[in-house]
Amino acid sequence: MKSIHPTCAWSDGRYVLPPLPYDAAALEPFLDEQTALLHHDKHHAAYVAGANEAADALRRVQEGELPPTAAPDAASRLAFNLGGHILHCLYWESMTPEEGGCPAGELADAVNRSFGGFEGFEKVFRAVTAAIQGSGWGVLGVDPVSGRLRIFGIHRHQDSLIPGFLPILACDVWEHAYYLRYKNDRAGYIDSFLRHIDWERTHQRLTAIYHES
Ligand code: MN3
Repeated sequence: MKSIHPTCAWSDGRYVLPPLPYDAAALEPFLDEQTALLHHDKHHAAYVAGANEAADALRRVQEGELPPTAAPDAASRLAFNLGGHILHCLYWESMTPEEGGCPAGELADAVNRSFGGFEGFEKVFRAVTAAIQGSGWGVLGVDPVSGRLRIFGIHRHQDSLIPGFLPILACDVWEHAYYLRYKNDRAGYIDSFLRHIDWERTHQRLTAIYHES
């Protein structure tokens, strides 16, 4: 099966942690090397391990090795950890060392149609993402009903998502994503993120959804 998240690999029945798409220091000074390394090698890796563990537990329930009462917890661990894995794959691919790009082509058209322009997008994305209570994400994606772009604030890795929503851009606002450099200045981190979005890759994800599905 072709994954809509091409970097989120699935191999031999296991979820696999992809390498960072750039050197860990490549996003300095926006994102420091230590944060990128810890975030990828420890946090993201733990979600991959957690997704595999939960999928194994569900298989063991199916095969009678674990009682059915173990299934609800395993299913909820799978939602949390697989949600985390998918969003982190998208997060790494959402950023670029280059600064100050903006959407072009079909993505620019979609941004204009959906938010009345780039400034409208930035205003809503910044406000929704900054206001997440506790740990979560600001995510831009395609509404499966209208085809319009929508912005959601996701709590943890999986709460407040609508069925069929296809994310194309994700900003992690768990504290582990920014605290070493930005401390409690989440808004400053979000502003830096907005200046380092890889719009070209985001455009590719959008056209894949619009034309290949
Ligand atoms: Mn994270």
